[in-house]
Amino acid sequence: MDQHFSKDNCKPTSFFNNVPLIDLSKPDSKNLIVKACEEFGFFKVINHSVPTEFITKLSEAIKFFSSPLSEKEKAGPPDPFGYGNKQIGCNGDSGWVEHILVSTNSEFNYYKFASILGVNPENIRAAVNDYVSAVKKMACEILEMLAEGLKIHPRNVFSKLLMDEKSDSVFRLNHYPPCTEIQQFNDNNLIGFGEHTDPQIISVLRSNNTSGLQILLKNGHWISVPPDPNSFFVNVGDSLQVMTNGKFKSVKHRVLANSMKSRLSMIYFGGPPLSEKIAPLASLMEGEDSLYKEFTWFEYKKSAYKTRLADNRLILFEKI
Ligand code: GA4
Repeated sequence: MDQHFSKDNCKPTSFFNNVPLIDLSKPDSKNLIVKACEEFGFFKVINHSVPTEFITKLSEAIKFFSSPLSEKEKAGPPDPFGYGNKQIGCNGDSGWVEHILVSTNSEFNYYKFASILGVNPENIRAAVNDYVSAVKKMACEILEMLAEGLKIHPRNVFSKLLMDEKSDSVFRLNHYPPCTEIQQFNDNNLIGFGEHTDPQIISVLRSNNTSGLQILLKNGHWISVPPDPNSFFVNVGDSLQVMTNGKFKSVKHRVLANSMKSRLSMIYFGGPPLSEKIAPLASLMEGEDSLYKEFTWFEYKKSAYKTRLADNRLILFEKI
C-alpha cells in the first residue's frame, strides 16, 4: 500500500458550519478576527478586494496539471521550488497531490512552466504577480486589523514584515486529482496533504468548489471546511503564534482527497525577511515570560525543513 494511503482513526465528519466569518467591509471585524485567531487560528473572509479576474487567470493552472506527467516533471523536482508529484518536502512525506511552489521575492524560472504550456513565460509571471500582490495586500489589511483589535501600536507591526521587500513569502498551487479507488482504502480517508501547521506568519487559501480541507479543533476533532470559491480562508502560522506569545495558535490542518472531483487550491504563505527576529511582542506580554527562545526566521525555516510534515516544529524553540 502506498504510504499516503494512511489509516486515520478519525472518521470523516460532516461539514462544519461555524467557521468564523469575517466581512472585511465591516469596521467591527477587527474584534472578530482576534476572537477567531484565539479560538480557531482560522477564519473565512468575504467581501475582499481581490479581483475575480486574477483568480480566474491563475485557475488556468489546471491546464498545466492536465499535461502528461513526463512533461510536468521537466519543471521538477521541487527543491523546494518547482513541480512536485506526490512528494511533500524532502523528508519522506507524500500525499495524493501534485503541486507547484514558487518564491514570491526571487526571480523564478517560469520558462519551464511556459514551455510545457506553450505560452509566454511573461504571462505566467504576470498572472502570479497580480494574484500574489492582491492577496498580500488583503493579508496586510487583515494583519493591521489584528493589531488594532489587539490594541498594539504601530498597526503595521505584523504587516510590515510582509511588506518588506525581503519578505520571504511563497506561493503554492496544489492539485488533488480525483481518486476513484478511495472506497477501497481505510474508511474513505485518503490523505491528499497530511496534517501540519504552516511555519510562516499567515496563510491565505483559495480553492475551487471541491471539499477536502479540514482543521483540527482544540477538542481534538477534525472538521471539514465547506469549500467556497468566492472566499478566502486564512490561518495563523507558527510565527504569529510566537509573536503573540501563544495567544493565537497556528492551526493544524490537512486535506483529504475526493473520489469524484479534482481540487485546486492556491495558497499564499506570508513570511518575514530571513534575518527577522521572531519573538513575542513586548506589548502582548503583560508581565508574562516569553514562552519561546529567540530565533530568526532563517533559523526556524532551516529547522522546519528538517522536520516531517506532521511534527510540532515549535517544540524545539519552546522554553522548558
Ligand atoms: C508547509 C506549508 C507550505 O506548504 C510549505 C511547506 C514545505 C514544503 O512543502 O516544501 C514543508 C512544510 C510546509 C513544513 C515542514 C517542511 C517544509 C514540507 C516539510 C516537510 C511550502 C512551507 O513553508 O512549510
